[in-house]
Amino acid sequence: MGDFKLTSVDEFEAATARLLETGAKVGADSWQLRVKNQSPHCKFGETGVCCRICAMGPCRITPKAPRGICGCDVHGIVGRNYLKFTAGGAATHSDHGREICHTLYLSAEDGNYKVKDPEKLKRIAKEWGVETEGKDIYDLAHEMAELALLEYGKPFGTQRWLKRAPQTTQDIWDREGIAPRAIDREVSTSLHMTHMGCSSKPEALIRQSLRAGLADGWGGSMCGTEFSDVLFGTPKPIDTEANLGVMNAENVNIIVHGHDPSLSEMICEYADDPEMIAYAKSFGAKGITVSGVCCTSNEVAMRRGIPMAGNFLQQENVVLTGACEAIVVDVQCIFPALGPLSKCFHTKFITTSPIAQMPDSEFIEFHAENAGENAKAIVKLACENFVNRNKDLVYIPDMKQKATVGYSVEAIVKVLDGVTNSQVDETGTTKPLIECITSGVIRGAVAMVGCNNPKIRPDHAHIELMKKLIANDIVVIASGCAAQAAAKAGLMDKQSKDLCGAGLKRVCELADIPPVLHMGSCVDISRMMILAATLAKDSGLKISQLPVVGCAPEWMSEKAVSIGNYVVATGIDTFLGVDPYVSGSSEVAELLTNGVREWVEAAYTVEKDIDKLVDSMIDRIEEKRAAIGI
Ligand code: XCC
Ligand code: SF4
Repeated sequence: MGDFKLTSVDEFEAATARLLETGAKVGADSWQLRVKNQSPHCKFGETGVCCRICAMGPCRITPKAPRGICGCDVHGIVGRNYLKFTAGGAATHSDHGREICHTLYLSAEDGNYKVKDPEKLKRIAKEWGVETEGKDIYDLAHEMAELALLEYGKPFGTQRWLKRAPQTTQDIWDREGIAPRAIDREVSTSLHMTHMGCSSKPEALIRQSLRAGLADGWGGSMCGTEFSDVLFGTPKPIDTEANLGVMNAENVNIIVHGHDPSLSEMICEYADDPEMIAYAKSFGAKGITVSGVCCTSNEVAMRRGIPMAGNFLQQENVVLTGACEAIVVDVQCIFPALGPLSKCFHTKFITTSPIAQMPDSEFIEFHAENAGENAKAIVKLACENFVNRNKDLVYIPDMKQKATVGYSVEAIVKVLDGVTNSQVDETGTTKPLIECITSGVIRGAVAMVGCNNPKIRPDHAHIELMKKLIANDIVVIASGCAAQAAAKAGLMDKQSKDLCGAGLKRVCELADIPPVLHMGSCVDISRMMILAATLAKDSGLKISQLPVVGCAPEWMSEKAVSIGNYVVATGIDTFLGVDPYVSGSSEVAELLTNGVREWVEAAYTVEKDIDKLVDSMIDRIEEKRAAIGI
């Protein structure tokens, strides 16, 4: 196996400590310091028992004060808070999806945005019953974009994408009254239900949480993923690198951060332009390096092999290297701290979306009509900023790993074709994967997703869980910051097959894949839903019968709760390492960890101890195998 070695979290932390020394020199604040100031956290907030949705409050529930002023009990308050949390996440993902649909609507042969995967567009059009014959691809793109945008506000009916689920799943959604209607309607209904004097019954609130989650995963997020593929290309396996060492001290470093690929794609495009590279050289740099943080990084890594500088809790580190000329952000998961932090260095902090405006940033508004012009202006600004570096402050940790990323469902089907003797038609099926699972060569799969959270030692849970899972012949599909944790550690290097059990190792060798498959950003968890749906259809099983579970050990965002809800509502047991502020209500906690199983055949497990967490996932997978007799 040569000299391949994973990078450990201890090494990550040593690098961070060194960067924080630079921070101390320039008087920079950091999340590590702010966590101290915020600890211990408010117990009322942490257990979800504080209500401030009307101005008679805030009310907080204690043994002496078991009801708010309106008479709401703790279960109503916790349930409402949970639904609001979900609605925030569903709105966020879905609005990202909507932006992509708008970009598709503005795509043009000679425009800033083009259709890179016309075949996928036609496939979706057929699925939606739209005539493609003899139609100009841009006419089709505009027609499809408009139809997709109508999914957000349609007055009647449910989401088009639901038809992709197995009939058994669709029947469950219908039976339980949780098939999502218009995407915006589910978010609005959630906020209506949580208004003062509406729902306070936990069952109703949790049911709507599942429905709003489904509007995200099988609605807005799926629009985001599918039409991003149409615009920017469906990911295929591609080599890249991950961790701070991807930044280059001799080059102009541009960091893209956020979620919407419309921005980052354009920046990458211009950073590659010979004119821009020459411009960078005119300021004494050797070239331009674009690397990414968070999900926008996943997007451009999957499609272009752009390296990943880090995940969520590493965003300040990229500035602390002293070698970041510009950090360009779009939406979501961006620390407002980047503004004041950048001021301690020469770094330009550039915000681009009206959705995410922050103090101490330069705002260069980005939309489809001016994308080319503005991307070029941003790249130029970064080049010009190279001369303002304080060389004494530059320190880039010499730490990176190789990674092969880009495992869309289409790519997974393709790479596994030929691993077994199954006959695969040209559209491909998941039969080879099913054969691997049925024969026990692979025991099952875990979808590892989600963020970092200072409540959990950053990246440690992700990496330790993945190591144990692959050692037990469980293949991991990863997205979001979990995927970046894996890449930084080296788990997306094909050589990490040697850390697998014998069965998974063999599959990795035959298919030439790493044991942890990068499936994309957080909206791309919709890809995981499609994969699960396809596996169920191809095997004749229900999704809930598959030896597959979901896991978010370090999650922090509202989006993650929305995701959790749609994964559970799709019939996949989901394991969390952080409690979603529901421990204050025995009824809500019981519903989420048990009661919802009666409705959707899956539920949550919350477990902070990562050894117990991984063991319970393995047990669940083995139980599912036993139940179907494999
Ligand atoms: Fe954000 Fe998507 Fe979480 Fe990472 S994993 S911190 S949500 S970037 Ni989605
Ligand atoms: Fe208090 Fe009820 Fe108002 Fe909430 S809705 S703040 S519990 S009075």
